[in-house]
Amino acid sequence: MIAADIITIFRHQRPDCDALGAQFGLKYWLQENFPDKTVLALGLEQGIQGDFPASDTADDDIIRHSTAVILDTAGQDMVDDARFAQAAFRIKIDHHPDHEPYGDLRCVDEKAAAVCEILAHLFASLEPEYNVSLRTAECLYRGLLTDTLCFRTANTTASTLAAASWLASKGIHIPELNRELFDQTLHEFSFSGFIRRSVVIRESSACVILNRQDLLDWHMTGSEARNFIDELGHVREFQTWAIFTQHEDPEDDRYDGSLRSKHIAVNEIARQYGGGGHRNAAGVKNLSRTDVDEIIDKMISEVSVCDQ
Ligand SMILES: [Mn+2]
Repeated sequence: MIAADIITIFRHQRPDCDALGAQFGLKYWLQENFPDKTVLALGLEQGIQGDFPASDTADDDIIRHSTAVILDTAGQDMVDDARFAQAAFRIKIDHHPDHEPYGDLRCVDEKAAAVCEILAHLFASLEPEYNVSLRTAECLYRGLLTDTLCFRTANTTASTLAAASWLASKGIHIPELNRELFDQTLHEFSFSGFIRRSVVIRESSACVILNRQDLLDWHMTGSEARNFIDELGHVREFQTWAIFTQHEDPEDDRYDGSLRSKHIAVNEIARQYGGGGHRNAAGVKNLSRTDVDEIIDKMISEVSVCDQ
């Protein structure tokens, strides 16, 4: 039996909604069902929480006497707050490929679309002895929705939808959660229009190249602008699409790019320029303008090879 009077919950750096939703969902569930325990949701990175509360803090001594749960984090060096390693007992719960097993106990389900899916099934199996509150359900639903891009990705399974269905039965406010997570500001809406107006289409490839002045005009960083890649992602005629953004530093004329495809392996193209990623979604950094043009040419020619 593990002593777990103190439970510390960790997430990965630059946390997404699955990491935060799992972290706070687990925290609330533990607090509500085990009121005598001290439960802390940790993370040194602040100000990235969106609609989640601020993280708790803990000194080294508390962490050393705690059982640590590390969520949504494949590798140890990605954990926000390396002190997790000092905890008396460590439990890894994740859905990424377990290339780097760590911790004293591992619960890794690569078929799960989100860690929030794993937790939803766990909590459902422990009913009715242990309760699940509305706020816990809302946290987990946020993670499910974002890691599956609203149940649209290939990792959305019957199990994912069963978890969502069970969470919905707790009375979550589905339209409000959708709005909270996905509604744009008016500025973002206008920028989406600019992205669409700037697209250059060659054969079945769509591409947007934004220079430094475009980013300045729109008060966007390169990575914020490239996050609009999905604006190009739902056109039947497009087989590949990409956004390139020039570096903001006026001394540095290089570009970063986000590449997408329906079928061809854009990560193979990205790899030739020092980038990488998944088959249909890859990224590449520090490109000359010539590199950018070459990459666009390669995306077009790969598609035509595939078509033959
Ligand atoms: Mn995740």
